[in-house]
Amino acid sequence: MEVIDLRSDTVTKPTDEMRKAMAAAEVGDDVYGEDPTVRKLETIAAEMVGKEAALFVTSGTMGNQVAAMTHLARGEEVILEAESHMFYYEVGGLALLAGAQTRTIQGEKGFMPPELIAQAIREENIHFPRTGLLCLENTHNRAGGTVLTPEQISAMAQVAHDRGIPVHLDGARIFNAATALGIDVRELTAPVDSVMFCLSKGLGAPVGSMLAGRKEFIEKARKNRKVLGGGLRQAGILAAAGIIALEKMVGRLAEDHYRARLLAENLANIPGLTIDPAAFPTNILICSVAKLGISAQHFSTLLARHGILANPTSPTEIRFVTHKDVTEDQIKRAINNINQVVKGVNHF
Ligand code: TLP
Repeated sequence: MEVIDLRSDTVTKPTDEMRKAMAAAEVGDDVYGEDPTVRKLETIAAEMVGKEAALFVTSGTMGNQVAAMTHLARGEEVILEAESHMFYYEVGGLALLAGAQTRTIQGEKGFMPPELIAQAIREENIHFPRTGLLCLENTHNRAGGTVLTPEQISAMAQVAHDRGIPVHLDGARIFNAATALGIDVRELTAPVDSVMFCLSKGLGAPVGSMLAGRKEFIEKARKNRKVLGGGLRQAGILAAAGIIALEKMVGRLAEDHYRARLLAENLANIPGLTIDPAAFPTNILICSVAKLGISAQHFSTLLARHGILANPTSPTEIRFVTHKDVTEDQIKRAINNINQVVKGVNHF
C-alpha cells in the first residue's frame, strides 16, 4: 500500500544532490573550528538572515534551548506564547536547561498583543524574578503554520527592547513565513536579537538547524552547545546538505503551500470535517473532526489503515503537513482516501 506521510515536514529525505555533496564534503574537527563546510554553512546562514554570526546545531530544539541558556540567567522569567513550541514541545527544557520560569500569554495566531507583553514584564521588586527574554514563533506551529508580519514582530519586540529585554525568534519555518509574505526573510529577523531556523524540515536536509545572532552571542552559544554535547566533529558531512537546503530548497516552498491549499479546500468540502482554508497560509493545516463524533486519535488510526499518516494535535483536531516528498498527485489520492475514511465512519 502506498503511504502518504503528512505527519510533518520533518520526515523529508535528503535529495540526491545533498547525498552527493555529503559524500564529497571537505571536513575537519568542528570543535577546533576546523571544518570548512560547517564554517561555510554558518557564514551563508548568518548572511541570509542578516545576522553577524551563526551556529550549526543538531536540532531546532537544541537551537532554541541554547538560545535560552545564552540569553537567560538562572531563575529569570521568559515570556512566550501559550501554544509555542518552546513551551509546549521542548520537554520542559526551559526549566531543566536554562533554569527559567515561563510566563505564557495566549496569543492569536502566534501574535501576542504588545500591551499584554508589557503587562507581563516584571517591575523591579524583591519578590519578583527578572524578565530575561521574550520568545516569538514564526511560522506558528500549533496555530497551523500562521505567519507573523514584520510589523507584528517589530511591535512585540519593541516592548521588550524598551525595557532592555532581548528577543529570540523560533523561526523553525521562517522561510515558509517569508515565502507566504513574498518578502526577504531579513525583514522578519531584523527586529529580533537571535533566530533559530531549521534545515531539516521543509528544506529537506537530513539533520540540523541554525542559531544566528550577534558575534558575542554566538560565541557564548557555542559554549552552551558544547555543554549539551552538541560540539560536533566532522559535521561538514551534515553541513554540506544544509548548504544545499539554503541555496536550492527555499525557492520551492511555495509548492508546499499550494498543495496545502489544495488539500485544505478539498477537506473543507468533506461533510464531517471542519477547516477554514484561508486560516492556513503555509504548509500546515489543522482540521477538526469533532462533527464526526470520533476522537482525532481514532481518526488518525483509521487514516493510517488507508495509507495516510497524520498526527492529532488535540482530542478533536488533526494536523496535515505538506512537504517536498508529497506530490500533487499524492495530495489528490490523499483527498480521496480521507473521503473514503469519513464515509466509513458513519452517515457521512
Ligand atoms: N516541530 C515538530 C514537532 O516537534 C512538533 C513538528 O513535527 O512540527 N520550533 C518549531 C516551531 C517546530 O515546529 C519544531 C519541530 C521545533 C522548533 C523543533 O525542531 P526539532 O524537531 O528539530 O527539534
